[in-house]
Formats: sequence, structure tokens, C-alpha cells
Amino acid sequence: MNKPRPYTFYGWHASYFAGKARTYLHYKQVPVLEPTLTLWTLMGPVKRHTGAAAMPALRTPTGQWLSDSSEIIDHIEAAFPQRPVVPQTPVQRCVSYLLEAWFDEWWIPMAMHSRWSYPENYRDLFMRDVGNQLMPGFPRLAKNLAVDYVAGMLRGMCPAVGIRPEQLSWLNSWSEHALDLLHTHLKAQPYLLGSRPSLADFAMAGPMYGHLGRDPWPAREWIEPRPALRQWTDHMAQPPAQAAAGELLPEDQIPATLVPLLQLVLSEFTPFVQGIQAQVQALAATWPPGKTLPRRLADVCVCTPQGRFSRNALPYTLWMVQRLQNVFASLTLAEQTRVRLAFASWGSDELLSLTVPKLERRALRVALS
Ligand SMILES: N[C@@H](CCC(=O)N[C@@H](CS)C(=O)NCC(=O)O)C(=O)O
Repeated sequence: MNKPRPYTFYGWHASYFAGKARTYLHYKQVPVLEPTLTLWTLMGPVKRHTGAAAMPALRTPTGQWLSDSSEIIDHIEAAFPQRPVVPQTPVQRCVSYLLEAWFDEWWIPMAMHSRWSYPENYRDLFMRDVGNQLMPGFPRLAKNLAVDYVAGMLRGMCPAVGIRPEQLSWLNSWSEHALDLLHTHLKAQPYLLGSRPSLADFAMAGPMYGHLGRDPWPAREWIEPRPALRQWTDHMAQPPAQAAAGELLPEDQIPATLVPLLQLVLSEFTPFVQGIQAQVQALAATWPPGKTLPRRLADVCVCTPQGRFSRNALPYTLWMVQRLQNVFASLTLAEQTRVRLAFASWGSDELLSLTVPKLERRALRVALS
């Protein structure tokens, strides 16, 4: 019998969303080639076939190109039933999609701050690592020039995501607090929903794999002091043999140690998403369906116990919330009631019923459908 033809994965180890997709593909044991993602591949075939010079991208054995970590996961879940990562029960399922949206969208400022606000990350790792990917075989000088260009582009995005001088101390104190909550939970359970990883864990690998767990500054300052978080990050990078034999908590339970984290998510992510929704709703009155919305809109400001935090609204975030809402809508009424009661008991069920205009993904942006 012929061996199945492999998928081809494109993404750097330093990348947030490639970390989410890579840890997932490894856990699923999908046959996958991982060629070096060079400047030419990124600006050529990746951009041409997916609509953006962005990562991750995945080429299927039949030549179809997929981008967006969430759609890659949807595709592979449908094609490879072994080691399913989406919980079967309603509360765990909706919590997974909530946490996927939160880790994907809310953590970007923390991951970018912990990389770009501390020069040692660039000097000691990013420059060499990404230079070798971008221009393999070229002299170091050429590699450095190429990385400087990419780094300039990424640093240029920092103020829009909220990395501003007056918010640096918020970014540190908020992150330390959230990491403490995650650490307390991971001391009690190996993964977010039990003893095997679920969609929520792969989303958490976004900020943890390529950024917080690997960049020298956050790895030393944030992750090493929290050994259970270090161990979780290492297990996500190299799943131990027993990981897939584990179980999510029985009877659709949510671990008690995860509840403080869910309370934090719902109290901060709900007003954040509502702020984005209000801007998109206002635009939608005159915006032609099918026309791509701007990638970024005006600031949204969220009040947290550590103080106020502002960053640009991304309409794309609503597409992630739409994923949660679609899953919620597919449940029976009795299941929906259970999910609503659970969310309300953690602080708010508003995200489940927020009116979000129907959105279609267009590479890194969205359009009204
Ligand atoms: N939501 C997308 C985001 C992909 C994304 O933003 N990737 C980053 C790297 S971590 C990128 O390539 N950014 C390029 C850009 O923003 O232009 C996903 O889940 O894959």
C-alpha cells in the first residue's frame, strides 16, 4: 500500500500562530513536512495562495492551501479523527472555543511586549533564528538586513496592539497575574480541561510556544519561576506518549482551578469584544457586503484590576467569537441552557448572544457576508 502523502507546513518557531498549529499537528501525528519558510516562499507561494504573507500556512497532499490556525485545526479534525481535540460535551466544548478566541486575540499584546520591549530577545535569538529561516545559505550580513526589515515591520505594529510607554507596567502586572492563575491550575491538572490537551491548550500554545516559553526574557522572568507552566509548555512542544491516553474531566466538568481564569476572561474579554462589535456594527450600516473591512479600527479600552488597557479593535476578533457562537447555536436547547448557566456563574453569558454581523474571513481580515 502507498504511504499517505504528507502535508507541508509553513511557519517559524518564533511565530505565535504557527506555534498553535505546529503543536496541534504534532499531537495529531499528521504526516507533515516542515521545509524552511524562506523569504521567497513567504512572499511567493504563501502570499499567492493564501492572500497574505503570513503564517501558518498548510498545503494539503492534494495541493489545497489553508491558512489561519483555526481553519487548519478544523480541516485536520475532519480529516483525522484520531486524538480529537474538540470536547464532545457542551460546556467543555464552548469553554474550549472561548479560550481559543481569548488566547488568539487577547494575548497578542503580552506576547509582543515580552519580545519587543526587551532587546535581548532580538539580539540573542530572533535575529539568528529568523535570519536562518528567511535567507538560508546567505552571508550573515544579508540575513541580518532581512531580519531587521521584518523586525521593523513587527515593532511597527506594537503601538496599535497597546504596547505604549504608559501601558508597559500594565502589561507586566496583568501578565504576571494571569500566569499565576494558569500556573495554579497546571499544578492541579496537566492540561486546561484534564489530563489530555484540547483545543484550548493548542490556542494557549500560541503565546507560550514561540514567545513566552522560548524568547530569553519571558522564558527566564515569567515561565521558569512557574515550573508547572514550564512543564506544560515543554509537553505541548513534545507531547509525552501518555498525553493522548489522558481524559478530559468526566461529566462535562470544568476544573475548579480553571474557574478564576474563566472569571477573568469573561470580565475583560466581554467588554473588549463588545467595544469591537460596537465599531463594526456602526461601520456595517454603510459598508458594502463582501468588501474587506479595515484590519484595525479605533481603540477599545478595558478596565481591569491592574488598571485600564487600550488597544486597536480588530474586526477579525469578532470572527473568532462567531466560531464560539456557531458552536453554541449547534447545541440543543437543554445544552445551551447548561452552557449559559455555566458562563453566567463565571460572570457573564453575554458573549453567547452578542449580535455579531455575519463575517467571512479574508486572509488576515474579514468582510461582512
Ligand atoms: N488569525 C491568524 C493569524 C495569523 C498571523 O497573524 N500570523 C502572524 C505571525 S504569528 C503573521 O504572519 N503576521 C503577519 C502580518 O500580520 O502581516 C491565525 O490564526 O493563523
